[in-house]
Amino acid sequence: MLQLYFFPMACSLASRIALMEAGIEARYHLAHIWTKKVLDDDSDFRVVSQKGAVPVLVLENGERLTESAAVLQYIADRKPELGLAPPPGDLDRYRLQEWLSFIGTEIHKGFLFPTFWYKDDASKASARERIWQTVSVAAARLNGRDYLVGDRFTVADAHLAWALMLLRSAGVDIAQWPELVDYLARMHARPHVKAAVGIETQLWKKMAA
Ligand SMILES: N[C@@H](CCC(=O)N[C@@H](CS)C(=O)NCC(=O)O)C(=O)O
Repeated sequence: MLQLYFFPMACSLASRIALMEAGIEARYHLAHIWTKKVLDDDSDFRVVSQKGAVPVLVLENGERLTESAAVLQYIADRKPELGLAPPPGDLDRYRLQEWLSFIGTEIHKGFLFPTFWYKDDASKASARERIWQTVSVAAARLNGRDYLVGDRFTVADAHLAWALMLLRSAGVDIAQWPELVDYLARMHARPHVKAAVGIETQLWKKMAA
């Protein structure tokens, strides 16, 4: 059985959504991204992955896969018939990789600057301006389309939906992009997205309590 190391509402949520959308059962291990402890047994998460970051997907043969773009495509390719990723060789497959890369490097890492890394107001403000630009690219893409790639839900949507859920914590309100508000509502209406978010919200609340 596949195993996913995750932290509630972190980027590993996209991998949980992908697993649930694919109907793949997995064992989930909560890895605390600040203390680097695996909650199951208080073991060192860095032994699982030197990066100390989620997601980590452990395959049946013990191989470990990290990086959301790789993990998400791997999950999608376990069930090619579901179209969670376009087939290899198809131009849309490169489009999917284009989006996974943009979300992972520009949007995800972009909103960490004002949230955690920059301390002074001027740096925070300029980082928010940069996020505004990167998120606007996604909004423009979704103007008149339901999904990022092709005409169906793919793992790129799982990744973007997660990123949009977290934008508020970076002080960016997505209300300014009606396309994104509608898109996120469509994503939340998907039963597996709703269930995955429900599970992780509960865990997050329990940890914060
Ligand atoms: N490039 C990685 C980034 C993963 C990442 O930054 N994960 C965060 C949670 S959203 C984390 O675990 N951070 C802990 C750390 O970097 O120490 C990916 O796209 O999967």
